Amino acid sequence: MKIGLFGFAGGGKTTVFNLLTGLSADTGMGGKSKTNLGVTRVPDDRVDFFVGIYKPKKTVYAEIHFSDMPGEAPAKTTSGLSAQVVGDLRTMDVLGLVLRAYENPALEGAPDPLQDYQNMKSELILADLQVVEKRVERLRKDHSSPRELEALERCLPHLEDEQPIRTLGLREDEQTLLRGYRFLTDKTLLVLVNTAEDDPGATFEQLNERLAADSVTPITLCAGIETEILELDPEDRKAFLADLGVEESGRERFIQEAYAALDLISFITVGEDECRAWTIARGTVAQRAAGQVHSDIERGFIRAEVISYADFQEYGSEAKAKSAGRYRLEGKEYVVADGDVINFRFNV
Ligand SMILES: Nc1nc2c(ncn2[C@@H]2O[C@H](COP(=O)(O)OP(=O)(O)OP(=O)(O)O)[C@@H](O)[C@H]2O)c(=O)[nH]1
Ligand SMILES: [Mg+2]
Repeated sequence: MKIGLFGFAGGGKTTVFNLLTGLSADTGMGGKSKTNLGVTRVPDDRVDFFVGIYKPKKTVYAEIHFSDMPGEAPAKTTSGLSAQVVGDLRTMDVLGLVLRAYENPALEGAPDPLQDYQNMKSELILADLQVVEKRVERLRKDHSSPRELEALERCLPHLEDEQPIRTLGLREDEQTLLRGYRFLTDKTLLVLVNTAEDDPGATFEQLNERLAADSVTPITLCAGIETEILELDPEDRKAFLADLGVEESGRERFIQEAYAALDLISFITVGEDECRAWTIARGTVAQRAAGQVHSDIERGFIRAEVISYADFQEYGSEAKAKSAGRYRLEGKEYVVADGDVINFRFNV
């Protein structure tokens, strides 16, 4: 999964990026135009459990790839999101908007995360609106793709009404027609509120109300102090986090909350060669899930051999789970459950 961190300049994007990846990219202002790239491994007890059983040659955890984008100047002084950032964001699965809720001495004015959110939301809508307007104009003239035009004409008033495409309820066939546009407002938006250290549990009532109305769950971080805490040895780290009133580090909390907000689950493939976690959206059917492993397996899908994680744990081995009748053969429409251990049968 690829998450793009973006937002206004000096909002703490790179600090958040460092917290989430454990890297130490340069922070502070300075008109940087470089995007930082980093990967975070998603901790998973279940994978650890199977590693204990299979002692595989290779272990692969789910990963989140982060791109930390250069900051945008405050909305009032610019014509919008830069073309570079828009282009980068289009390649992401999830957009992570970092909002500043701490005093930054390098910037004028008090933090105003609600205003920043609204400005950035408008920028995203505008970026899509420009694409749709241009394309609609063209298709109305050359009549080359009436179905696509129809779908775009449904998006147009919705965007003009300042609504994101994700709330339009596009049908499956419309989604397929429009997939190539990679609309920003059709992607899941995560909002990361970066707060001040003296106010780690701050509640931002108006912001939260606004976000709730937009069906966006905010994730609150205190990235500045938490990146410093990461440099301490583990014992001190716990004590400092407890002081901050948080039990888990921002990284773990982010991963949990992001998985919940995005409604993601994992299935697991096991064996002596490799134990591996795969991330899918809840509700994904077996044949589609197989495509994560390889497109050939999706195409040639025959059956999924499934043992639930709970059964595997209870019986301790594949053979024992099987003889207890806990081994299932599922078809292509089977809805994969979190923690399912799957072996796909396929034929190409
Ligand atoms: N007090 C406080 N300062 C922070 C926090 N997070 C970041 N900062 C500071 O804010 C400044 C900007 O942080 P960056 O992480 O570089 O912000 P950015 O959004 O990446 O900035 P650009 O890439 O220039 O847009 C730095 O001086 C950070 O140390 C925080 O949670 N609290
Ligand atoms: Mg930065």
